[in-house]
Amino acid sequence: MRNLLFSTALLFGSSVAAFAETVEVEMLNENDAGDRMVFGQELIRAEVGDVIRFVPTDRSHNAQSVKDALPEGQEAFKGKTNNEVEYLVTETGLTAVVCLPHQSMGMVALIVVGNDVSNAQQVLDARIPGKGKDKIAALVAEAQATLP
Ligand SMILES: [Cu+2]
Repeated sequence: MRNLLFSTALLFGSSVAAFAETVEVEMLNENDAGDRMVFGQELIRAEVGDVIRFVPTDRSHNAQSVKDALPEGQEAFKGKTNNEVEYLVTETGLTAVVCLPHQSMGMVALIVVGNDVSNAQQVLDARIPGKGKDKIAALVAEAQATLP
C-alpha cells in the first residue's frame, strides 16, 4: 500500500503537498566546525509547500527575513528571541534570513526555493550589517554556482 501511494505521488509530481517537508535549522552559539553564532545550515534548499523551522537550540537568537530580500508575494517572518519560528514557503526565489542580535557577526542564512535565483540582486542590495552582508553575498554566489 505504501508503495502504491508513493507511486501515485510520483505520478502527480506537481502536487507539492505530497512531498512537502519540514526543514529544521538550529540556532547555535557554536557549530561543530567551531564557528560562533551561526545557523546550523546556511544555504537552505527548499521547495514550495515546505516549512522551514528555526529552532532555538542555544539561547539569545532569533530568525527573521530581511526587507526587500525575499521573493515577490512571499510573506515576511520575524521570530522572537529564544523562540521557534516557522516559515511556510509559498514562492520560488531567494530569501535572506538573519539573527537580529548577531547578523553583523555573520549569523545569516539564505533560503533557495525551486533553484530560482532571479531575485539575487535584490538580496545583494538588502541592508545587512557587517559580516552578515559578506556571508549573504558568498551564499548567493554559491547558490548561483550550484544550480542543477
Ligand atoms: Cu544569534
